[in-house]
Amino acid sequence: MVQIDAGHFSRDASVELSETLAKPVSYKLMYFPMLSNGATGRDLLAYGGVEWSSVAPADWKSEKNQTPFHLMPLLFVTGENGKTATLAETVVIEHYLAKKFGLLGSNEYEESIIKSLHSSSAAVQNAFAGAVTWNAPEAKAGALGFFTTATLPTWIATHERHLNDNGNNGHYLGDKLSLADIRTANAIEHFATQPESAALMAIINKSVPLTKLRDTVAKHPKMVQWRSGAEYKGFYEGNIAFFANPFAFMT
Ligand SMILES: N[C@@H](CCC(=O)N[C@@H](CS)C(=O)NCC(=O)O)C(=O)O
Repeated sequence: MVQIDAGHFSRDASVELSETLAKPVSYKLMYFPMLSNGATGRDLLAYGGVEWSSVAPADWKSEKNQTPFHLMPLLFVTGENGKTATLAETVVIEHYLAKKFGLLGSNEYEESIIKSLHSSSAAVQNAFAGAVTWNAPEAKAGALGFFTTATLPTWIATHERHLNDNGNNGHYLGDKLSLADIRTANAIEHFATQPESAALMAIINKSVPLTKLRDTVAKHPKMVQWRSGAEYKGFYEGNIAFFANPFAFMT
């Protein structure tokens, strides 16, 4: 269990906490026991081969006020200097870890491409959440119809183009794994664990480039090691259980 005390960003230890982030020794990623917005961060930590653990809130209702935005994920980074810095917001956590583990390409232009692809895949997942997951039951069918005929096909077509531009080798850039590969693979895993997965995956599975990317990420030795473990499987099952009736968890 983690004692959270991050309702305010620290204002008086900026230099020390910068050193913490520059020379980390261990990490804790705090999120619900499911995939969703915690999945890419955990995959990155597994890829990095660093000392890390996944933690869940003991009593979220009472703890959320101690977080910067009353939301997770949070990343607690403990440095060589013994201090712990707290990172909030999924994108910030994922950019930080990707930079640490060399998953942002080999120059600033490649980094911008990777971050664009990363943002686009996070956005399509968030669009689904807003339009379908958290919509009123009676409006879900119509929203799913729009998502599967407009939002999702546009995401697929544009990402196929970028994957084909790279020779359809399972990566967006060169022959190396990047943050974008991992984020897109996680958007697909997210869709595969939704109650609407039959409709979503019937479309996604027709995409050879995206299927190749999903398989390439899943077959990376570090991912195989992490994702074949009981902890990851628990998060995968947790995703299915949560999204079967998301409103039940929010009462
Ligand atoms: N903008 C935030 C959104 C995070 C978010 O929506 N977190 C949800 C779970 S995916 C959460 O913590 N919900 C708890 C609550 O609303 O009490 C980010 O990108 O990290």
